[in-house]
Amino acid sequence: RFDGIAMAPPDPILGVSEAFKADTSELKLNLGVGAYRTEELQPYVLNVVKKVENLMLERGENKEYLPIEGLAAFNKVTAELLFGADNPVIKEQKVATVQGLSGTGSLRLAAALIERYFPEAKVLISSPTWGNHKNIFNDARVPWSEYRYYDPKTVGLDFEGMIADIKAAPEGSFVLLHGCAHNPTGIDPIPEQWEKIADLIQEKNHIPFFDVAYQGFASGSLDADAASVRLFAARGMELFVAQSYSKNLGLYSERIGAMNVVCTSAGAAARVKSQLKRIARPMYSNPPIHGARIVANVVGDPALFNEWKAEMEMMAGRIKNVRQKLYDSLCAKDKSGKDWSFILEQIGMFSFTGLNQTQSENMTNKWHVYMTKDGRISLAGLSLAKCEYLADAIIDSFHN
Ligand code: PLP
Ligand code: TYF
Repeated sequence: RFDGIAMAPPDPILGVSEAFKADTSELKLNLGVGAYRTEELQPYVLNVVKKVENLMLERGENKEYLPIEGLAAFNKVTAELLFGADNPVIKEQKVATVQGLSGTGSLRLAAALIERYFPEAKVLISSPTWGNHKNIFNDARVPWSEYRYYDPKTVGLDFEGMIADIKAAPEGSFVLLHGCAHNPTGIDPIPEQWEKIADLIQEKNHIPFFDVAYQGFASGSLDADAASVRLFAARGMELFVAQSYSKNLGLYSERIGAMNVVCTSAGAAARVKSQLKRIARPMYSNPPIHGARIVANVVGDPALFNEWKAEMEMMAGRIKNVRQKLYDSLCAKDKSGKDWSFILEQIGMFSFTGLNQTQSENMTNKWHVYMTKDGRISLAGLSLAKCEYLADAIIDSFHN
């Protein structure tokens, strides 16, 4: 009976890491997955994380089940980190927060809520977007369509196209927005554009749905990176926000994140929370505790919180340095007169190079540079020492 089951296609992002592992060349470079590496290209566990893990071990905390909604101390600090502790939506208890299985699991909970309570609604997602968004909504049976976002001519934001497509969508659509450091393009709206997007979403009665996977990683500042979400919250809008601690606390495999629903009253928030719990219960019953305790301890202690911020600035700073070095190397080596300034303008872990599929394949097949076929490279996986080599590979592939 299982013989009839066909082989599933590999994940386009995680599949790149598999191919990288199989390559025996010393030159190989993995710029596929968005995971932070040190200058030595090794995985990095934050010192502040090691410190609280030691504390937790000393305290001998137990392994009892968490409630369905997760660790209360985590849910409190995660919403405060997102909106700011003195935000009226927090003070007036208008936010329903449940711990989720990182960003992905939190998005999946929200998708199930849409499927159950807004069966007529569709979700608008940016073109392009993180590949898993489509899988998540497909599996939850939530219809989606794309809005224009990336303009290949300018390697920048197609703001006119974005506005036109959000305007043309049926009233009451969910509009999925990347809170900061858009994946895969690294291109974010500027504050005036965010205002216009918010105007339009209000006008059309749409519901903003933020995916915040890089808070603190775009600018190095947690508050600056939450500005888009806070702008919408300040207008008194209902909104969805999924959060992830994979990147900013380096907790990739702990699967720690949250789903926040901002409502117009504390009563509505309590009811929405009860429904999120009802969705979680038959899916996974209750979330894992370890990552939740790490976040609660780091964010809840002023000294540890400051240590985290310093380490995040260090990580964001390293990425900015390789961005600059890659740009300098491209300018110095490329004799074609191509304008490479888009590399410096892009934000966060990724750079969208504009390399097409054939050119991206040349990067891998000839130069052993592993990247996704859409032309995205993860600068978090690049070292200063490898920038010149990468610049050679990019120039060769562009003019190939
Ligand atoms: N959303 C975006 C835009 C992402 O880039 C990622 C991961 O890279 C995620 C969500 C979810 O990641 P995780 O499930 O590890 O939190
Ligand atoms: O965009 C990236 O590189 C990250 C990595 O299920 C990733 O999103 C890929 C697949 C996945 C979770 C994270």
